[in-house]
Amino acid sequence: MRIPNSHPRKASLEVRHGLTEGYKKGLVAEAGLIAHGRGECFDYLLGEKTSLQAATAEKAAAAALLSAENPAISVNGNTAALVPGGSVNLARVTGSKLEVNLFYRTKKREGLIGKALKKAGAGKVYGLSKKHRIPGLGGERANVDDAIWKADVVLVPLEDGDRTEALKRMGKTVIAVDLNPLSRTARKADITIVDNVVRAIPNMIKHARQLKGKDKKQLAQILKNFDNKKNLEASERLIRSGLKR
Ligand code: PTJ
Repeated sequence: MRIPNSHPRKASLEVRHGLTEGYKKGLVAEAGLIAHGRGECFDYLLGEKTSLQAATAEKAAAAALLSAENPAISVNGNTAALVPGGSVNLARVTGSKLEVNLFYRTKKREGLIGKALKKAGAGKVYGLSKKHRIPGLGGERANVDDAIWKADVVLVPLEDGDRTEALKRMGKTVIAVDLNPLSRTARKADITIVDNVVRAIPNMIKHARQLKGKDKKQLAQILKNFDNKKNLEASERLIRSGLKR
């Protein structure tokens, strides 16, 4: 469906259609549509733009991926539908491995998401052979491949809280993208990006390009200066002021 240029919320509607198309192709879970609606609500209150806080977190996230030994990007249905090319490019710029990991896991969705990433230019896609199990986590999403298993830093866009906690218990640094600053994921992650994944991934690519080649000390300083708790509190205040407006 073509949305007229004059529509005041064209960008948001186009993202929504990206998701419904992803659902029709079998990439997105039914619950993924509901999760997106929840995200849209927070995004609306944030003015549907990247806040200063989100930009700071995006820069820190790029620094964390670039300083990692074994960075990994976990891809679910919503991420594959909304930012397949962005996920592949971010992996390329930061030297991260891509792994498909699904909450509502089926062989069919797994294969389709793997194919969508390959179509977007990915080399190897992990997650199709599940060799390991994340300790202390129930269900299919506990099954992981070498990329997440061996990672020291994992980017988990639109994640559930349980898995973030379990990955943290394994000693990994977790970067989350979540428009809801109150979610368990947002609170448990080391770096939480309160921004729409469609803006967060391209912003991270931009930061990673600028930071690539900087020495480890400079990257470490960016990470040292970043305070996730304060950043989250500021995002929460922004949402509250969005409500007052
Ligand atoms: O593809 P699967 O099977 O792995 O399933 C994916 C979903 C998203 C269904 C699954 O991970 C899930 O149920 O997630 P939750 O627990 O509903 O959490 C999703 C979080 O992402 C919520 O806090 C939303 O506010 C947030 N969110 C939704 N859309 C976006 C978003 N954050 C950033 N960008 C978005 N576009």
